[in-house]
Amino acid sequence: ASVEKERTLAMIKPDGVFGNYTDKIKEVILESGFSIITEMAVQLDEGNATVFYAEHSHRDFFPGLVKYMTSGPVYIMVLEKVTAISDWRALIGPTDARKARISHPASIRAMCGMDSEMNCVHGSDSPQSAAREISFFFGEMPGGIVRHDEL
Ligand code: DGI
Repeated sequence: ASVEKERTLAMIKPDGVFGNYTDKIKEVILESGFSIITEMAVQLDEGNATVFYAEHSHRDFFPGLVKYMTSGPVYIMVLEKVTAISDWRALIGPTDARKARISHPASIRAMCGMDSEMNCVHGSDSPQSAAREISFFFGEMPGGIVRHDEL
């Protein structure tokens, strides 16, 4: 019997792209048993970064978050694996890269993140977020990026 695979949205944030971590992170992804279904570089603008992080729009760090997320290109990947969503979250580590370096030294955020805002990578945190975020970048979500790929 074939096992149902999951898909999740992985993003290398501007600090990761500027720091030249893209190739290293892709190596870790493939070594960890994920398939990269599709990938692309995208420059977010204030409008779509605001939509992407809408759940945080009431937080006082939100303006800084939008500024950071639009400061350069991000690299988007759809990853596939049996338990892609939780496995990718485990691999990236805690939100605050300073804490990641202590509690999860082998994580991606420990490797290339700076703090709780510049944390190098993103991963969907639930099946609902994964569906929303994949549709944000590859589907027809209002306010999202429009690139139609065969997924
Ligand atoms: O899903 P995560 O990225 O691990 O974390 P999250 O969903 O709680 O927050 C989303 C992003 O918002 C996070 O990657 C960076 C930013 N953020 C979260 N908490 C803080 C923050 N930025 C600042 N400056 N301070 C925070 O406490």
